[in-house]
Amino acid sequence: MLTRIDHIGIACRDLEATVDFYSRTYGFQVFHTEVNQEQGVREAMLRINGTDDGGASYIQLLEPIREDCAVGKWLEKNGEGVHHIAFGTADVDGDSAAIRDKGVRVLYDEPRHGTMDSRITFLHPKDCHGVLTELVTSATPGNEQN
Ligand code: CMX
Ligand code: CO
Repeated sequence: MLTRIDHIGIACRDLEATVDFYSRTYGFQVFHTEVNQEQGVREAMLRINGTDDGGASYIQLLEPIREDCAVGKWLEKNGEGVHHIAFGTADVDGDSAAIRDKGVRVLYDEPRHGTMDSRITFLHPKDCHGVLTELVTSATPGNEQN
């Protein structure tokens, strides 16, 4: 079951400048940073709020580390802005299989490594009314309920 908005993914050209904007303008603090080589991004997670299932919601700022990654291609075409939305679930395997059975293209056969050791997969935006949609299971046990 999808229980919360885990994060909104935002594509940016300059991670430090964008973090600076979010912290100066809204007061949001960096909770975590990492480089995800597989996805081709440097990222910062800004924690917005906790949720009643024990999870949390974040803004994920994404700067491409190479041109031919998903965020790099998207930035080239669209410029900076909202790139995807991510829903949190305790069971990314089960939920993505159920969504695939409804005829939506799930991009990965098996969930892959996501931020903070989460497990992630994506739904094709063309099957989701134009919204690239990520499903996330957090690494922290007990963070979510079914
Ligand atoms: N939101 C909405 N539509 C999008 C999109 C996005 N983020 N990215 C691509 N599209 C659309 C394009 O506009 C294009 O539409 P048209 O054919 O109408 O022009 C179509 O999808 C194909 O786009 P493309 O530029 O040719 O790109 P690809 O098909 O090579 O890749 C996708 C698209 C979704 C398969 C790829 O972006 C992907 O695999 N995404 C999942 C991984 C990812 O996004 N990683 C970065 C985030 C990592 C994280 O969150 O941790
Ligand atoms: Co994401």
